[in-house]
Amino acid sequence: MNRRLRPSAKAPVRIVHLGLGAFHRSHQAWYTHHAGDAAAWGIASFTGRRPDAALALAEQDGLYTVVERGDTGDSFEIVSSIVDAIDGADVGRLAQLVAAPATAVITLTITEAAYRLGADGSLDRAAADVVADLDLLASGSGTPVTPLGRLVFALAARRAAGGGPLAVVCCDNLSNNGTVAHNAVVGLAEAWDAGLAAWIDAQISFVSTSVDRITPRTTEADLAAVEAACGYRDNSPVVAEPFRNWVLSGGFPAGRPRWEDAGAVFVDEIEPYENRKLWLLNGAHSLLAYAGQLRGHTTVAGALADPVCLQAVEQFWDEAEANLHGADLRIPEYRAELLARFRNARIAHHLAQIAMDGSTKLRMRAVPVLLAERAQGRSGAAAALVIAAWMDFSAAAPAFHDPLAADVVAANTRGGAGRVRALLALLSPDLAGDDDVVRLIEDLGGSFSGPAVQE
Ligand code: CS2
Repeated sequence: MNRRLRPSAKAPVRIVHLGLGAFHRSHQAWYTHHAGDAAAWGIASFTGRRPDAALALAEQDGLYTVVERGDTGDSFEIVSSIVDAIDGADVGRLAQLVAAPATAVITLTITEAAYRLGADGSLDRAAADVVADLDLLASGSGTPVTPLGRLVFALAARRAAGGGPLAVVCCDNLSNNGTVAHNAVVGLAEAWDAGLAAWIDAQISFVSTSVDRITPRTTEADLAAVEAACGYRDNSPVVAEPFRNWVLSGGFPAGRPRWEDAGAVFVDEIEPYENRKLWLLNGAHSLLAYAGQLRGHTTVAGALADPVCLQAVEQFWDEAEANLHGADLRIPEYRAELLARFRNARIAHHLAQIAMDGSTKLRMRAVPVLLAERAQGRSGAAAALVIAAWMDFSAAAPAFHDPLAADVVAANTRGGAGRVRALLALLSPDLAGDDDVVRLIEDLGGSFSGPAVQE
């Protein structure tokens, strides 16, 4: 490795992360690198399903380049907060690090779908991989495979070692993500060992956060760009927009880095910030992912340049905005800033990536807006259009990546209102029971069909 990617002294591990991917590296690891006390806070980061990202990063001693890609150019920075990059299958190492007294924080970017929430918002204990992990935990004959199973296993090790409290910080795009993480972790623990569940309840603080930084998948061209500009070969750079935001709420009983030095904000009441981000940014992303692909687009910037998609986004934002209250949310400025961020054509943010796991994402991004609109006596047509676009896309897409893919395929074999109702039931039983909503969504079907547009 070129000298310019060689580390100085490594910080001690005090943070354990699950979900070593591009977003973790452009966000939490970036904030930790920029904390005033960064020298005291190293991250041991574990991959999810595959070891690849850990292997590539370990070869560079955990160092990598963040390419900040603005409208007019790139800037490059080496981030050194990840001091150990580890294959997620090494659950023994995870348990050892979580049990270590120095460990104070566990951060999570395991994807929305990994929390295995049912449509009613609680842990789906019947999900096949949850059942399999519970069997493994109960029999003691192997180590868990799901991220949450692994976390519960590692927390058991901390308890057994007499370890003290720490904070689990959920950084996935879910409403009330701290509570969701708490319920999922305690729910799993309860099904295995009631004593452990009680210990987690008493000792572990579940922090809620709203996280934001657009970070598309890294490409070969990005590797070449780093080499050309920096003169060294980095096999694991990450490309992100200049904008970043992190709002956190909750306790850190064993301490935390001074993330506020890097711009993180600590608040008592997080819900308004969470909803602003989930509905306006992520909601528009999902709308563009489905409507945009149905109209022949491949990237966020490409879809937004299409007036049909832009109008749908603006109308959805109007409905969302009518239901965003509290705090100083600066919605007009936020919307204008979002348009500029989405239009950054130098970031090739692929709609296919955003389209994945739609059933979980829409429960956070579109369903709450539609429910809120209905509760006010309004139709919620713009939020319903997001859902209709997802339904159309699910029927048209050759490979539909979703935790409920089999149910989606089965629902799509039905016709008319029966199909809409069955698909809607996967998102919200309440909405599926509302005949007016079913009719509305059925009528909105096909809104984005027609001649494909060339980007
Ligand atoms: C996107 C998010 O893929 C998706 O679902 O909406 O990853 C989005 O880019 C981030 O939340 C931005 O902070």
